[in-house]
Amino acid sequence: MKKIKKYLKKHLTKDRYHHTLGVASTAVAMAMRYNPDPSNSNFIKRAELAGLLHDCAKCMDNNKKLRICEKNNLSCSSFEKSHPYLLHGKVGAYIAQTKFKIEDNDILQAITWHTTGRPDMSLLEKIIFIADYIEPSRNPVPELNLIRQLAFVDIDKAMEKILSNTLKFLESKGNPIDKMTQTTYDSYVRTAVTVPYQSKALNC
Ligand code: DGI
Ligand code: FE
Ligand code: FE
Repeated sequence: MKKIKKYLKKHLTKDRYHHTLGVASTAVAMAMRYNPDPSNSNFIKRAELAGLLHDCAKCMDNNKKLRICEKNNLSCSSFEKSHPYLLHGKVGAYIAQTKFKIEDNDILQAITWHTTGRPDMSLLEKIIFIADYIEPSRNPVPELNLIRQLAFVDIDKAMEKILSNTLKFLESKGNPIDKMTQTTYDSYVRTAVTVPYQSKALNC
């Protein structure tokens, strides 16, 4: 952790470092809430590590990101090539693996997919995706405080809301949308529709 924090301090701007610490602590809180094995703290530690590393390549020059992808055969879509800032997850996972010897595939995937998401995300991937959006120093966006509560109540609903708001935001700015962002949103809407509505059966 010490070595990672030293690297982040050196390679990120002050605000980005502050955001990173916010994501790590928010991921810890969510991991405490959703820990699949409350008898140990392994999941919480892994969430902290993924949160710390998720933006480790964010401040890297775009050309350097593209060079790292090319040199190491990391696949890039043509959309990613023309919008290289979207590559900071993939390149970040590469740095986590090569520089910090992280071999935990779930952590590497959580870093890789934290910007666009993807269908069928693991619990850890969802936590990092959501923590990135709701951490305390995030600039206020519509419904942020509602989503902050939802994140601790219904993690898939929080995913759907974040993806829907991100798509609305990108559309309002006229920014082109990566196929994966749309695919992820579609998959969460489908999940929400196919889950049976149960409150009538609860008799309350
Ligand atoms: O790195 P962060 O700023 O902490 O957060 P992030 O990795 O989620 O990146 C957020 C930015 O990525 C935000 O400005 C929206 C943008 N983004 C997410 N999905 C897409 C996208 N930008 C484009 N053009 N297309 C997308 O599909
Ligand atoms: Fe990011
Ligand atoms: Fe981030």
